Amino acid sequence: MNSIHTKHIEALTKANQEIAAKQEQIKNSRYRLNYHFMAPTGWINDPNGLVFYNGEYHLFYQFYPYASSWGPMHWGHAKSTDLVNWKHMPVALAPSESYDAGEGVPGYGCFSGSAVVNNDELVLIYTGHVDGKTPMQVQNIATSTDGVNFEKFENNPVIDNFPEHATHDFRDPKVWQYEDKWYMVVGTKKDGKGKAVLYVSEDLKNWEYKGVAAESNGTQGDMWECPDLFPINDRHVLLVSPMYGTQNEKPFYVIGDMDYDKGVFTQDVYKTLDYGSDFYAPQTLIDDKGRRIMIGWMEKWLTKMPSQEYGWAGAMTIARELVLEGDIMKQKPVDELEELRTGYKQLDAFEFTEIKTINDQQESVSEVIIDVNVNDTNASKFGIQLRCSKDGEERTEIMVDFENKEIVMDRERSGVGEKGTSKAPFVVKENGTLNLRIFMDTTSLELFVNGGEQVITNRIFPDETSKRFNLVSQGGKVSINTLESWKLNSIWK
Ligand code: DQQ
Repeated sequence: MNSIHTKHIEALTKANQEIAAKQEQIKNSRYRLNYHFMAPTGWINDPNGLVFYNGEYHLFYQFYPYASSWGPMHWGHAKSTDLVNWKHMPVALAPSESYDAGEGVPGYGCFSGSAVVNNDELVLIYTGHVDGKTPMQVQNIATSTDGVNFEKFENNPVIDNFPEHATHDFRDPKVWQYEDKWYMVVGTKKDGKGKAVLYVSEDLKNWEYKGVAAESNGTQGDMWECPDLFPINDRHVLLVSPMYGTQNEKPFYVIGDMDYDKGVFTQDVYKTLDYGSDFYAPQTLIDDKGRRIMIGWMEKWLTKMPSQEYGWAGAMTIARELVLEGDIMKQKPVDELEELRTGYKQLDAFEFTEIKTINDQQESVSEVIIDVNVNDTNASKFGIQLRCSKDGEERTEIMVDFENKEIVMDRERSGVGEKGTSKAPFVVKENGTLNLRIFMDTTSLELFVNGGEQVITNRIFPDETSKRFNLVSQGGKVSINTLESWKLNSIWK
């Protein structure tokens, strides 16, 4: 066995032992979610290497098993046949080599990247990061024939330095196949602009630099993390997680066109991907049904993470299918999530003014769909109060402001955790309705407006006893066509 392999196996074994020692205790610890993906213990951030391989979905993720805060990055691994139920797998990558491990430096590891299927092999492409090293970030590959055990390539790095249009922040390779070649975008920055630089390869090992595929127009961030560029319908879409200085901001998408000969993506329509505060570093895969599926990290850098006190931090969003309709890319929770539904309740058309309590003991883990008859509503605002305490002091509010055509998710009184508001614009549908679909888990809320035209994702940390569910109106009558709800089963029990 070569030395790369031996050192890597040692690092993986240690990480897997840590998980085995802690996972039972973490399973029942506070704030755990019921149907969202979480690591068995410790810290997670970005989803990595999303791929459909041999009939199964694979999710890798930035992982530090030894503490509930960020540390030397490993790649955790899980798989699924339905994008809903996930099975934890052994850790796939651990820092072990001079290009992804360091001693006595604050940060190093196997940073974010992607996965592709090449013939029968599963290939991971990732950034090796070592603080203070020159160059600090290089691109590497690791392969597997069984989808479980990964060997780092002996001639890593496959890209050993940043190109002329980049700087030492040069990370998060996303690889895809187009016609008979492999393409890779890597996130970087130069001259105050975030950029995605492009490489091309025939074998995933030798990469030729093509140039800048896309860059900030001056307002789209000075560092681009986790770029993902993919064909959809007859266009291409670019996802970016931008940084402004040291601040990570809301990921955006750009609809445009890719010229593979020139290696240039032309930006056409630019939009916020998710208006919430707990959504970052999303990545996509394409499955055997041709669906483009996206999963994001359901937390964000530099925010309060109350679960850290209980030995874990970080989760993934539910899987969302991306559907391009003209100038809008909708995010549709994957159909498979309906497997979780139980205990259906429905209210037919009704009207109310001021306040209407729907449920004193609303299931905290549930899906709610509300169809609002806007044509028949004369209130200026319609609010949904979730996870409310009996005295109403604690609550999370989703407020539809009909005058300003804005939806506000307000966490000022949500409990512990971050406060503040998230705002998204909305457009009333042609038939005069507004459709709100809410996925609630123990400590998260994902709101899909009008079939996923806009999305707001936030973590909330209310008291377990805060369960009241009210509707409120301001300045008149609200007319509801239907209100449906389901309790959602746990995937972890
Ligand atoms: N997280 C990784 C980086 C990436 C960042 C490090 C985005 O590769 O740029 O854990 O959240």
